[in-house]
Amino acid sequence: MHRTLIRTLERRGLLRAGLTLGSLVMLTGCDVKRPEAVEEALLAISNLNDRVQALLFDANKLAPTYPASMILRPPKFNAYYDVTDVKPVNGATWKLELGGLIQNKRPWTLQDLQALPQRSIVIKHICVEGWSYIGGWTGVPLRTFLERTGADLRAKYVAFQTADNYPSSIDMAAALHPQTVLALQYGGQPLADPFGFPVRLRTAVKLGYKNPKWITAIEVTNTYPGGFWESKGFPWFAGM
Ligand SMILES: Nc1nc2c(c(=O)[nH]1)N[C@H]1C(S)=C(S)[C@@H](COP(=O)(O)O)O[C@H]1N2
Ligand SMILES: [Mo]
Repeated sequence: MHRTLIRTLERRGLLRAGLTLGSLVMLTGCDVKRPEAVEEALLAISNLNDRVQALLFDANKLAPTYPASMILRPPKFNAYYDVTDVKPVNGATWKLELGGLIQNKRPWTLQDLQALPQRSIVIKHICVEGWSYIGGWTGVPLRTFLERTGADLRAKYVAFQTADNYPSSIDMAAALHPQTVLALQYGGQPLADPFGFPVRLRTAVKLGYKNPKWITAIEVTNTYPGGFWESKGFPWFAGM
């Protein structure tokens, strides 16, 4: 393993924490009387993995991109409910609320977002359920948006609220990555309702469940915000 990394891990007490947790699992693994202890230990290891992965993340490395001819039309749908239960958002009255460590918290309209510089990316979307597709997304780089609004770029987290109550959050390094956009279009057309109209997050550096659709609010914070699947035990970092 990388020597600098080992030193960083040691300095942060992560290696020590890992060994302690390992013993904890051995001690609790067979104890049927305290299954919650095993769960706690596994959760602690998952959190530790999140932190190690965050340390390993290369902010300048780009994920693979694909030719526009490979864009799947229409994209594949997924949510924690059926596509027939999607409740379309009205783009004319929609507003994006801002909170936390952001200087200018004036709410944004769709026209405001459309007026910012846009970027197009053709990237693979990977869902933990075991399927993927190549999609073409156009929108405002999240970095540009955070800079324009005077967000504290040294904060730890960027958190999202959505119209369907699917809280989500990513680390600041992922938020500032060039392949992370507030997507307004798919394949050159405004997002269709099932895919997050008017605005959803698309990032090439996270698994599918960390790409919230129908965003209604963005908060910059140092307090761990968690997320919908994360609160059910899925890893929070979920990088790729
Ligand atoms: N608001 C909201 N965003 C969401 C979800 C959801 O249920 N609600 N599901 C997530 C999951 S698990 C996946 S795989 C992708 C699916 O995005 P797609 O419909 O564009 O394929 O959206 C993510 N974002
Ligand atoms: Mo997913």
